Amino acid sequence: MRIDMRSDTVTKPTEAMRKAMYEAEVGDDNPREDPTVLKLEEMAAERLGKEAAILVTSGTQGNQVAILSQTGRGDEIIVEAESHIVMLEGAAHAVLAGVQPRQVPGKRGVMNPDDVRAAIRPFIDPHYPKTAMICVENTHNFHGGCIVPQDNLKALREIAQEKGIRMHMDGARVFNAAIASGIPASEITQYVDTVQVCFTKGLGAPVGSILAGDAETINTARHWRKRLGGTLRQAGIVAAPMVVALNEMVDRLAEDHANAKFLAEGLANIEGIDIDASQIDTNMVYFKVSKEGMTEMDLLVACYHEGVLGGMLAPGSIRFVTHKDVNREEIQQALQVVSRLMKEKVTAS
Ligand code: TLP
Repeated sequence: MRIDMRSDTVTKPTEAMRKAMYEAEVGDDNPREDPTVLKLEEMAAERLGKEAAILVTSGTQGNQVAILSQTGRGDEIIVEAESHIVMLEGAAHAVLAGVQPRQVPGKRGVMNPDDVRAAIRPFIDPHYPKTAMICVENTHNFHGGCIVPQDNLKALREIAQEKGIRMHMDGARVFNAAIASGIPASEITQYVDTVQVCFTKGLGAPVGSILAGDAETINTARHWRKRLGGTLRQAGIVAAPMVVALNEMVDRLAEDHANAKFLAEGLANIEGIDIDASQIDTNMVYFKVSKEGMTEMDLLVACYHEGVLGGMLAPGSIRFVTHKDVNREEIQQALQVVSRLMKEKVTAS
């Protein structure tokens, strides 16, 4: 048995994706001659309500190209304190763009607009860096896959506009937010200048992300992508499964969300597991162990030996992520394993 819930990044391409890769019409994407890439970029821009879009190799590259295209060296970017950009991208914003992050702690991934306003520097004194950008993450990974409400995005947008700064969304899982809330992706992204969307997570494509925004910014992004070595040649091979993902894999995310809810409710019924199932918005289930003599690491390792794979992004909580390659029956099996291990009171040492 192997039930892999370490991440939705472990999803394998579907048959339709493999077939699309095989049959993809391709060209050189450097001079923009790959018809499949052009089709994908047009479709994605439309779906995200933006003028233009660019294929990038990964979510990290999409976020970094967005920062590079909209900030200058020595600028400051406002990020939620536990956002992926600042926690899990190898400090690329500092290394590549030379920007400094200003970490604003949020509640369930949501930054209070008053805190954001207070964090924006008056650019009147050489002591201060220039605040160039507000970054939001939707859904928010570290905070449990939660959805950033529209009124919060709107309030942040108003601040960004008033201060003349840019706004970027790490929308790695923005389609999860769209499906779970019933709000079209283009309505969610209306408040940001640029949005990065991963196709390798719940959508199941093997490679690729999209960065969408206004035509001028995306043109600048083409230069930065090139500098980062992310401009590919016959990239239609990569873009073809992403087209399939957009057409076929978005609506089914609802199934992953229902499975996450089911998993969380099952975990909540197990003695010694600490989780509030009402807080599950999308496909991520974070939980703690509250049993004397047993740690999260003990349970994670014991689960691993039983073929139930989870992850630990930060010490102190286990993350299970639901996705298309784990079905309801497997989730039931995983729950049985966790329930038994909790009774056995396992230790990793
Ligand atoms: N997240 C991965 C790991 O990096 C932890 C995961 O398993 O959740 N933004 C967000 C919100 C992400 O969750 C991720 C990946 C990225 C950006 C980066 O995407 P990639 O891995 O394509 O560079």
